[in-house]
Amino acid sequence: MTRCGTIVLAGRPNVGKSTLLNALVGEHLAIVSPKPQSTRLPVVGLLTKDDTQYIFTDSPGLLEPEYQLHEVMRATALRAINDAEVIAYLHPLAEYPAPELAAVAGLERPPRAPIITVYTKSDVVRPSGRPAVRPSDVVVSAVTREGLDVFLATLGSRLPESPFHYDPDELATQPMRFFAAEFIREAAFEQLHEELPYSVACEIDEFREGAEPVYIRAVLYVERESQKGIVIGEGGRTIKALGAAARAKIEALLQQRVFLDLHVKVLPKWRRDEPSLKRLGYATS
Ligand SMILES: Nc1nc2c(ncn2[C@@H]2O[C@H](COP(=O)(O)OP(=O)(O)O)[C@@H](O)[C@H]2O)c(=O)[nH]1
Ligand SMILES: [Mg+2]
Repeated sequence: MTRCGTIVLAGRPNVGKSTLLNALVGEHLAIVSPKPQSTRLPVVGLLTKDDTQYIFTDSPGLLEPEYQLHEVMRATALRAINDAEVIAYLHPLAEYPAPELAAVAGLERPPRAPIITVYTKSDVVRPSGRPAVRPSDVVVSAVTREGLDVFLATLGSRLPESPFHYDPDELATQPMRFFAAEFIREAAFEQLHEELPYSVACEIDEFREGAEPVYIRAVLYVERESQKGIVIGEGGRTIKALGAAARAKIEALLQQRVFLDLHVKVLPKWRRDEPSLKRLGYATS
């Protein structure tokens, strides 16, 4: 009998949810940044090992919403927690012990699904400074890969008996244009400073997969005219570097050469504007 089910990676911003998803799946699917709140939409990653298929969902960090985009992110995270068969609740080992998930998520009562507390980034904790975690907790590092097998074994025993939902060779369920938009955003987090990446959204206008190289036309949206100037940079230097970085990421996942036709436009105050959020795929419902 096989096992198969959904596991949400949940927790505060910056605890290593997206990095862990990528380490488990063995492919860079979810965008990662030292800046918090880079994940806005759930990213699904698949791992099929022996008789078990793990359907991981990376989710936005749990935080107090400051504007409308945050409310969408929070609702998205809560839905993922609600829908999952197992909740992996991530917290940095250096900040042991983890507060209750219900408190962090602002839930009135604990969620339905079983919760596994996963202490992350064990590589940054000195062996002598290691807290003694509870036997039911898991300690991992995406850098050294410590604890990943233990984590998978723990999850496996909690997943329901079920046929596989996906082909065992598949790693992702979302379309390539989704990842293309995400990787452009990831490049923006790398190339732009301070608060600017938070004002960036991306829309894919055209994705011609039959073409060689694959042709992608994308628009990078910012909120103000002054931001547009910064994103383009002197003589177009910044947007050029951003585009090159994004193209390399897309090519790595697609395993094909890509021509990325990247434009910058202003969508005034899109983070606080319901119709703009909807159009960019950040829908509340
Ligand atoms: N040293 C170390 N850093 C990590 C580890 N996992 C994630 N990070 C770093 O922590 C930061 C936040 O990671 P990310 O996956 O984006 O966190 P998320 O906001 O919870 O999705 C990034 O700079 C990662 O490189 C880990 O196991 N060890
Ligand atoms: Mg993330």
